Amino acid sequence: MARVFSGVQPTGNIHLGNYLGALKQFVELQEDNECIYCIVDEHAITVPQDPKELREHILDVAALYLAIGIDPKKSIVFVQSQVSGHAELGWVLCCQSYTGELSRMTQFKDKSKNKESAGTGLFTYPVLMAADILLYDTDIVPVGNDQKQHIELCRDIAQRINNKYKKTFVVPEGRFLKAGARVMALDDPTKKMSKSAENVHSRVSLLDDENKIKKSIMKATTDSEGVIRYDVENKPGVSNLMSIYSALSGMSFEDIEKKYEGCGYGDFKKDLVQITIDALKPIKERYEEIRHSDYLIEVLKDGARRADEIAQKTMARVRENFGLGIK
Ligand code: ATP
Ligand code: LTN
Repeated sequence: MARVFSGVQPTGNIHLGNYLGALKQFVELQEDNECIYCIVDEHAITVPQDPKELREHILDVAALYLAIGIDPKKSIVFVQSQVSGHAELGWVLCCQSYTGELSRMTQFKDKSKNKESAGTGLFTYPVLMAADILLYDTDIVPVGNDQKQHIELCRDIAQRINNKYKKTFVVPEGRFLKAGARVMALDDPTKKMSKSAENVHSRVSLLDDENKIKKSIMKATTDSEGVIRYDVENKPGVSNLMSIYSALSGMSFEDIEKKYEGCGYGDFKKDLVQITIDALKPIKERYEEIRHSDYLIEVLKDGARRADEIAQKTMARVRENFGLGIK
């Protein structure tokens, strides 16, 4: 069985981009793999957070993980800061990475753009991410396309250390989903759908009510051609909606094109609203059941204990291979 690891930040509402780009794969992977799913609160504090809100968001994401079908009997679900190995290994890896390679990370460039100064944590963010992955001898990392560069960096650091010291880490592979791998913003299909965008209608969050879903999709940017056709270059808005449609319904682009031949965008969007509402309804119901339950806390405590057991073993190996501490 392969070991799978992935993480989601506890910031704001999880949206369709997170779901189709990452979370849906999490559920599928747990059938044949040993999966570890983490809520990366230490990554969240690379930008300012309200402490009270952060605590709430951690539980929001945990409840959503379970609501979409991650089964704590099959997978380990835990919060990053509950396992000290992440920060500890993060430091060791910082000493093995270069400012040059971190400066090339596009996420850092995006997030620090137009700011007078950027936090060091934002700069070393991908190193902590590498630590998350390497701490668990991970084989596969399911993520959205936007994380490709970070996965490459993680592999580089692991290989660098394996060559320089004794073999210490498993070199992981990224697993990138095709359809829906990059869901774009509904109001601007040149940008990715994001939790942090100001316009709430740029995204559909998994917990949005029916009215909000309807509004956001009906408002979505299309074009003036009036033809439902998949063509990312010339029709980015329509293609994005088709990707969402296809990912939620299982229909191919060809079939969607056939179904809406001669129809306007209005009919297509109305159906997409319904498909989205139907897909999110069971998730929302399960979420409400467990969000404030003792069960959720128990799952996270048990997850942290199981994760820590694996992490301790890796850290012992790291200390040994680097000559840290005493025997
Ligand atoms: P945001 O920019 O919205 O704050 P993020 O990328 O910081 O989001 P995370 O919560 O860290 O969000 O991401 C969780 C997972 O969702 C990651 O694997 C990421 O690649 C994926 N993801 C985020 N946005 C999208 C998107 N628009 N399309 C596809 N996958 C996405
Ligand atoms: N950087 C990721 C979140 C993340 C992650 C990880 C994903 C942190 N650590 C380890 C996979 C594996 C993001 O912003 N989406």
